[in-house]
Amino acid sequence: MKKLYSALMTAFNEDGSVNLDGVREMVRYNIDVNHIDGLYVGGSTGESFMLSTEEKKNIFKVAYEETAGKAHLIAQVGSLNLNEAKELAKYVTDLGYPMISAVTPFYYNFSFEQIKNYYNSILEGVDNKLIIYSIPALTGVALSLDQFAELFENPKIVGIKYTNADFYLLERVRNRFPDKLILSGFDEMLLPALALDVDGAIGSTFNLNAPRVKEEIAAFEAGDIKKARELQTLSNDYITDLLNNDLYPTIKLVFEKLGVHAGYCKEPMSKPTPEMEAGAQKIYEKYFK
Ligand code: HMN
Repeated sequence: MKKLYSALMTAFNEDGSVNLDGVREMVRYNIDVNHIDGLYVGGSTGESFMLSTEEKKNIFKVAYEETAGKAHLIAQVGSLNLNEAKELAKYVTDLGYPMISAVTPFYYNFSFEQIKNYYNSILEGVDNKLIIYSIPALTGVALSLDQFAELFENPKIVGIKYTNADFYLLERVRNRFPDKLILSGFDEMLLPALALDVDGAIGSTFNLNAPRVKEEIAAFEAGDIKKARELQTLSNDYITDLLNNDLYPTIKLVFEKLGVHAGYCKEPMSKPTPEMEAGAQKIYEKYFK
């Protein structure tokens, strides 16, 4: 059975400080209501690249405690500050996270050799497994098939979080590395990714929509492609509405309507406007009431 992971959000107070109780509530919702297989903690959806090391550690800790073994956990520890990435990799491994992930280092146009050293250095002395977080649209780093192969020479690197619309490359990767863990990252492209035999998916929109997506996966696995496609279409209507209304703040607004204190996003992400609020109300009524 393919696994579904929600990319955990971070609840912020209005002043941008982290609301750890809100984080706990979102973990609980994912476990109790979504029956999610796993959580991806500290990723883009967690707005983690805007957080201090201390804030990241606190989130990793409460997510681990609140999950209490009821879902698989992956901690995204990648950072432009390699020392921080290494510190976080050790921290979450000591906490008990069974898997880590690290975004490809971005902004400075690093060479592949530098990227490879970054991964090997994060894993040095850390007894854990890592999946590469590949998201070329945001990082500008598009790894090739051969480069993935070279990174996999490190036996601790066990897979990829593949947030990329390049399905040719996805097929090549799946075919060349049948034993690696490949988790798809674009929720709106889940069905074609399933067809290429990914092992599951990680996404922001699953925080609210996981039950429908689990049904889609079950239909796909039962060979009912027509039903799977209908469910993907319904999910894509919902995802389109979210994207048109400002993704992360809208997911949080809908969470609030469901009684979950997801709070605010951190600036420069947007604070809700009356228009966004009205859009979120519509999404709630259309898909979740
Ligand atoms: C994470 O790192 O938090 C997520 O796993 C990233 C995930 O791939 C999401 N990507 C971004 O938010 C950039 C998707 O779930 C995405 O939000 C969704 O497909 C809508 O485009």
